[in-house]
Amino acid sequence: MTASLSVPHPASKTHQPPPDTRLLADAIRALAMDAVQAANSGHPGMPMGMAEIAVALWNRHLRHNPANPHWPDRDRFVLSNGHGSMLQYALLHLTGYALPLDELKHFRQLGSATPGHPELGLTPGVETTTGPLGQGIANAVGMALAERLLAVEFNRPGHTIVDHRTYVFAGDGCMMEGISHEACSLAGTLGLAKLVCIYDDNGISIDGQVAGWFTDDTPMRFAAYGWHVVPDVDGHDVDAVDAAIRSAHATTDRPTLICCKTIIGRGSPTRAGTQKAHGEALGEKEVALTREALGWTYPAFEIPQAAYDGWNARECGELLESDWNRRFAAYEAEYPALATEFRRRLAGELPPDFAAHAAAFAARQNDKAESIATRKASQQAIEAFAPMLPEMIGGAADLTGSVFTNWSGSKAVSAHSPGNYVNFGVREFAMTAIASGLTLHGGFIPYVGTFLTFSDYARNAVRMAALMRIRTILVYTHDSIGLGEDGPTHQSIEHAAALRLIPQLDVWRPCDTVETALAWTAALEHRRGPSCLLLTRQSVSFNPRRADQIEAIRRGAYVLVDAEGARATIIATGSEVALAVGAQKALAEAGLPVRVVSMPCCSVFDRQDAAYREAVLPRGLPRVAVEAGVTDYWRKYVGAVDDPAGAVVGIDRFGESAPAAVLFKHFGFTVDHVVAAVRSVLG
Ligand SMILES: Cc1ncc(C[n+]2csc(CCOP(=O)(O)OP(=O)(O)O)c2C)c(N)n1
Ligand SMILES: [Mg+2]
Repeated sequence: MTASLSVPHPASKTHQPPPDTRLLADAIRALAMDAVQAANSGHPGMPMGMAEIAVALWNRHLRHNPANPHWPDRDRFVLSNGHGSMLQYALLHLTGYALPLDELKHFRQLGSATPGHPELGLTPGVETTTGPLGQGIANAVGMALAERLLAVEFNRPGHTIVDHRTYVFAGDGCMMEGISHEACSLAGTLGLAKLVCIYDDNGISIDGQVAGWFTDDTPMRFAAYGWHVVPDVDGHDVDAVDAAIRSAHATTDRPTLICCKTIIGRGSPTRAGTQKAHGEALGEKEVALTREALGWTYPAFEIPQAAYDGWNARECGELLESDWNRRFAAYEAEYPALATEFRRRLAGELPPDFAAHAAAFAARQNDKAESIATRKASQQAIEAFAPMLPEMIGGAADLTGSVFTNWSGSKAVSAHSPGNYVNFGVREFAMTAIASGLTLHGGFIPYVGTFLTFSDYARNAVRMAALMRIRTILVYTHDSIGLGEDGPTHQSIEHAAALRLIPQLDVWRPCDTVETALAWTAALEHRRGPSCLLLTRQSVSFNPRRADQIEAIRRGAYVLVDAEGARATIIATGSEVALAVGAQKALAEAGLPVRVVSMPCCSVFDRQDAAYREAVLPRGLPRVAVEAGVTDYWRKYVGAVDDPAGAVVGIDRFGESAPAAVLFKHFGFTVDHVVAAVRSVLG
C-alpha cells in the first residue's frame, strides 16, 4: 500500500524556491560540532557525515508535525546509530519542535533535554531510546509491523487513517550487530514495505577502517533477506538520496535498504574520513578550520534565518495533521465505534470493564482450584484476556508449543495476512526489541515468550524496555531445574535474580493458577514498565486462599499461610511455595508455628508502604527464603550470610540433566531440608 498523500509535502511545493540544501546540511554540521565542542564530549562525525541524508529525508519526505510529536499518523523516525544524537537534536530544533537552542547548548548536561543518546520521554520527537547499536533497527521493525496491522484493522474503504512510514538510520555498528540480522531477516519475510532503512556506509567505526573487521556485501545480504536494496548512493548528494527514498516509496512489497556512501565528519579538514571524527570533540582549532572550510561565517550556535526558514516544518506539519484530523472526523462520523476504539488503543488504555473482568477470571481460577503448570495457567490467562484486548499481540521465539503464548484466537502474522501472533523464529533479542517497537508505536500490548534461560539473549532489550518504562510483557517459562532432563544449559539458576536487578522491571514468579491470573492482570495494567512472568514447565499445586489474600497478590507478597504465634517466616516464590507450605505443615505438626509468605513479585512488594511490608514480614521474626535459584538475591530479605536468623534454600551452581523430581531432591529442595533450615534460624 502506498501512502495517500492528500496533503502536499514541502518537497512538492513549487511556489517557493527550493531551500539551499548546502545551507541546511551545514546548519546541522555547525550545531553538531558546536554542541559537542561545548560539552567537550559526544560524536560529531556521524551528524556531519549524514547531514545531506537528513536533508533529503527530513526536508523532503518525513511527514511529521513538530507541534504535536504524538500525532498518531506521523512517520516514525529512529536513529539506530544513537551516538549521532546531535543529528536528531539539530533536526528537531531546526524543524520547529519544542527544543530550544538552549537545550542544544546544554548537550549531555544533567537535566537537559539533549542526553548523550536519544532517550524516550526526554526530548520531544524522540520515538525510542537508542545507543546500544542495532536495537533501533529492531524497534523500527516493530513500529512498521504495528503500522501494517493497525492499518488493516482500522482503515475502511475511502478512509485511510493509518498510513505512515518508519524510517531508520543505521551505521556500520548496527549492521555488525547480530540483532540487525535477526530483525531485518524477519522484516524481509514479513514484507514490511513501509520500513526504510538508510545505512551510513562510511567505512569507519571506533577502531578505524572497518575493512579490517567488516567486509560483508551489505546490499547482497539485504537482498538475500528479500529487501529492496538501493546500493551505492552518494550520501552527500541530496537529490540522489531523495531519489532512493522515492524508489523505496514505489516499492510496495518489501522493506528498503538505502546504502549511502558517506564521509564521517565531512567538513572537518583534518578529521573527516577518520575514526577521530567518531567520538570526540573536534577541538577549538579544528572547529574554526571547519567553519572556514565550509564557509560558515556564523558564530557558535547562531543559525541564519534562511536556514531556519528552509528547515521549518511547522506549517507543513500543521497542514498534515489538520488534514488527518479532518479525515479522522469523517471516519468517526461513519464508524464511531471504531474511532473510539482507535483512540483507546493509541492511548494505551484498557477497556473500562477490564478490572471487573480480571477479578472475575481470578475468582474462576480460584473456584477451579487446578494444580497445573504455571505456563499452562498463563495460557489460560491469555485465553481469558485476549478476546477483550485486541491490542494483545503474542509471539514466541520458536517455542510456542512450550511457552504457551498462543490461544484459541491466535492467528499468525505473515507477509500476506494480518494476525495477532508473530512467529519470531529463533530470534530472542530481535523479538524483544521488536515487541518494544510495537509498544512504542502505540496500539498494542505485545507479549513474547521463550525459555527463561534464553532471556539472556534478549537481556539488553529487556533493559531498554525498562529504561523506557514501556509496557512489554515477557513470558519466560521453564524457570528452574524444574524443567528436568534438558539439563543445565536450559535450567535457569541466576536469571530470576539477574532480571530482578534491572530497575523499573517487574519480575513475577507466580506459584499457581490464581497468582498467575493476578500476575497477568498486573502486567497488563502496569503501563510504566515491562513485566516478566517466570513460569514453570512442571505442574504446581493449587493453594486455597481467602478473597483478601487473592486481592493481596497484587501487592507483590502476602501472607499465604499464617500461624498463631509464628516463630519464623518462610518466604517462597513460584514452584517452591509448595515446599514452604509443606514445611509449614510439618513444623506445625511438630509444634513449631511458622508463617508462609508468597512473594511473586519482589519489586512490587518493595513499593508497598512500610506498614504493609512490616505486616507481611515482621521485623524480629527469623526468615528463610526458598527459591530454586541463586541465594544472593534473597539476602536483602533474610539478612547476611553470617546472620544466624536468616537462611536461604537455593542453588548456587548449575543444574544437572535428570527428571525434575530427582533434581529437586538432589539439590535439597525437599520439605525436610526447608524444615531443617527453619530450625537452624531458630537457633
Ligand atoms: C551494542 C553496542 N556496542 C558498542 C557500542 C559502543 N559504540 C558506539 S558507536 C560504536 C562504533 C559504531 O560505528 P558506526 O556505527 O560505524 O558509527 P560511525 O563511527 O560511523 O558513526 C561503538 C562500538 C554501542 N554503542 N553499542
Ligand atoms: Mg561507520
